[in-house]
This record gives sequence, structure tokens and C-alpha cells, in this order.
Amino acid sequence: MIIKFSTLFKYALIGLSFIPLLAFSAPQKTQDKPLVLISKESARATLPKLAQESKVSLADLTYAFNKATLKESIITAMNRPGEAKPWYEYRKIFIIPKRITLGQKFFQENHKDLLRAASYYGVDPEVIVAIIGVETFYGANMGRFKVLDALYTLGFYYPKRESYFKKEFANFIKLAKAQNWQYDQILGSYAGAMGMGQFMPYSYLTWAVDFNNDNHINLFTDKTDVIGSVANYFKEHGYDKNKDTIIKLAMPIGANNQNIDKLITDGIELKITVGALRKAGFVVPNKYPDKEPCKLIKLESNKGSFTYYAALHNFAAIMRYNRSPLYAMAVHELAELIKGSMTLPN
Ligand SMILES: [Ca+2]
Repeated sequence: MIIKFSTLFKYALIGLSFIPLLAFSAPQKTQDKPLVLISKESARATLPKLAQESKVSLADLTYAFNKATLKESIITAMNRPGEAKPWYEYRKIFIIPKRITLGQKFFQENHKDLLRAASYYGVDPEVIVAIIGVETFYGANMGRFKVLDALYTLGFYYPKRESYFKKEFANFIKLAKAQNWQYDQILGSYAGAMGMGQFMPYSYLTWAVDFNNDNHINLFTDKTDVIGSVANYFKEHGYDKNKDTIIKLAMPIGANNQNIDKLITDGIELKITVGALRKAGFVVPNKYPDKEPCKLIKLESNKGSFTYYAALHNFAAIMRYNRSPLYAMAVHELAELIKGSMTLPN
């Protein structure tokens, strides 16, 4: 679950199942110098400012700070090179038969909540299922790190992302107090994402909902709350079930790849239009007007062979969960496969 994160961060949000696959090129020389260059005392000295900014009391921050443990393994994990995989490798991690069949089972078992959430929030139910499937394998891998230690380590000893994680450390304290949690009992990813949908503390505080009306929000074991919360997150980030997600594009005949690749833009925003794609020679179905915003995406579908896609409104909404186009593509494809051959009980 992501808001404004670097691409590095996404690996924290999708469980740890494929981290070892990324470890192959970790530089050896990191062993020569210490990973952590900040003393506990200088970390502690930043607490009064954090108290002021976060509106969490200094006493509460200090209490949590003292309870937390620095985990060098988390810093090592964050420092691993990201974005290493081409789509055809990335896809193999997520689009596997077990994730599809368990997704269909999850859909069937929870179809009433899914259809209620889909209609109330205006999202597609299979996308809610796919998010939960990609993030945690339907709740099977919700992370094994203490969230307190993760946010403490990254907030106070990882200067690259210090500002973001300090805020999340404070948000976690707010959340833990509201939920009556013991700080050190909550487990999540090494970046502090929690529950079946891997919500960061800010997201939990802001977009999680009590979808079964039991006066408690539980994103760890209450599937109804998880379904409602993921749906609400999507609605709040622009997902609209009446809009489309992506179009696979055929390469224009005789096209100049270099000119086409100039249309590829960074980030989540849909910065070009379908009209620009048509000008470059792509054939886009007539139902999309020239002014339709889109984003050109190029994925390596087989070694050395690339496929172009026009990402549309809902693709951008999925990227608000995680900024990687590969992630959004995996969620979209898994959702389509789950929906594909499934029948729902009455
Ligand atoms: Ca509830």
C-alpha cells in the first residue's frame, strides 16, 4: 500500500516471498562499513520535533522509541536493488495457478461482502480480490517483522526515507492507541505494512473502514473489513468501475521504436492522450476518443520482445496502491483470470 513512495519501496509491500530473487546483485563491499551510522542518542534527539509535527505526545513517542529494536536486516532489505525484473520474470511470481484458484475460492467464500463493497464503492470486486492475492496471498503472508521495529529502524536510522517513516512511526502510535494494541505485538512487512491488504499506518488511519459494523476495524483477520477497506482505498484514489484499465496495443507497421518510446512517461499520471497514440500509428478502438488520457507502457513480455499497452484511468488508480506499472499489471491480470472462469454461489 503506497502513497508517494519511491519504486524501491514497493518490494516492502508485497510480502517477502521474492526478496531472495532480488538479492543476487547486492554489493559485497557493504560488509566493510557499518550499515547504521546514527547513534541512538542522536535519533532520540529528534523526538521533540516529531512530537510537535505529529501531534503524538513526546511521552508516547519516547515510550515506543524505548521499546523498539533496531533491525539491520531491514536496512539491508531496503538497500537491495529494486526494479531488477523484466515483466516476464515478475509475472511468474504473481500469475500462478495457485494464486488464481485461491483467488476464486476467496471470491466465492466472500462474495456477499465483495459484491456489497463493489457496489457501495463503485469498484470491481475481482480487483479487490487480486490486491489481497498479490499483497499477501489472501492473508497467508502478512509479514513477520514487528511493525514497531520496522518503522523505528527506517524512521530513525535510514536517512534516505527518514521523513516518511518517522511520520509513519508516529502514525503507528496513534493507530495502536486507537486500536488498543501492544506496540510490539503487531507484525507486518519490513516496511511496516500491515494486514491482508498491507496498509501502512497512515492508510489504516485514513482509509480503513469497519465494513461489518462491529465497532472495530480489523485488517488482519476480518475479511469483511479488509474487503471494505481495500474498496474504500480504491474509491478514494479514483477507481471507477465504469472506466477501463488497459488496452493492449499492436505495434504499428513500420513504426520507429525510438519515436514511440518518447511517448513513455514516468509516474502515475496519465500524461498523454489516445490521440497521441493514434498519431504515432497505434490502432486504438473507436470507443476511446482522442482526448482520452492515457499512459504508454512497454513491457518485456518475453526475453527481448516487448509489448506496448495504453494504461487508462483505473490502471492509474491501481498504481496509487503501488507505483510500479509491473505491480498494477500483475493485479489487473490476476483480477481478469480470477473473474474469467468463475461462477458465484447464489
Ligand atoms: Ca469490523
